[in-house]
Amino acid sequence: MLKESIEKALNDQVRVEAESSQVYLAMACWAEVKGLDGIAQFMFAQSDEEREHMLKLVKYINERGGHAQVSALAAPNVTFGSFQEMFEKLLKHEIFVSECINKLVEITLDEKDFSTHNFLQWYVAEQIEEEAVARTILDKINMIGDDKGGLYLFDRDIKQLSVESSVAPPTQN
Ligand code: OFO
Repeated sequence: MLKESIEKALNDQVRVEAESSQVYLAMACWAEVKGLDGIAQFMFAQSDEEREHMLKLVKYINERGGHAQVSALAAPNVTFGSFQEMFEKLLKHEIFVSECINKLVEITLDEKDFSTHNFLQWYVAEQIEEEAVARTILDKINMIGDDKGGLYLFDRDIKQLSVESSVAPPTQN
């Protein structure tokens, strides 16, 4: 049975993951209307992944005798000044999510909830990977700058990244 404080903290994270999914969905839409299908495809996949992260938490809360909450979400940014700005926001957002996960891990230690602490290790590992991907992309985008040809090639290459990540073997569940 989950302690009330843990249930609340996990439900806060459910909202963070749901909002992340919306943030990336909005980025996908913006890229799609700008005609950059590779970037759009990558962001749609990121949005789906965040929904998976949310569902994993939902299932865990309900299985442990809690009640997962579906709450109102903050509206995301829907337009961006540039792709550079968009990917800067993506990295900033992932850093924010990592901070949320770390706080959550800290609460489980304070409350001596070692099962939830163990459950959250998957998220700790996932955040390391997501921050690394976001940094790699941002480095490339910064290198491209205003070069339209470079952006065209990047849009083509990022499709490969989406394919690779969608066929990667599932990590521990
Ligand atoms: Fe990348 O945010 Fe979920 O965990």
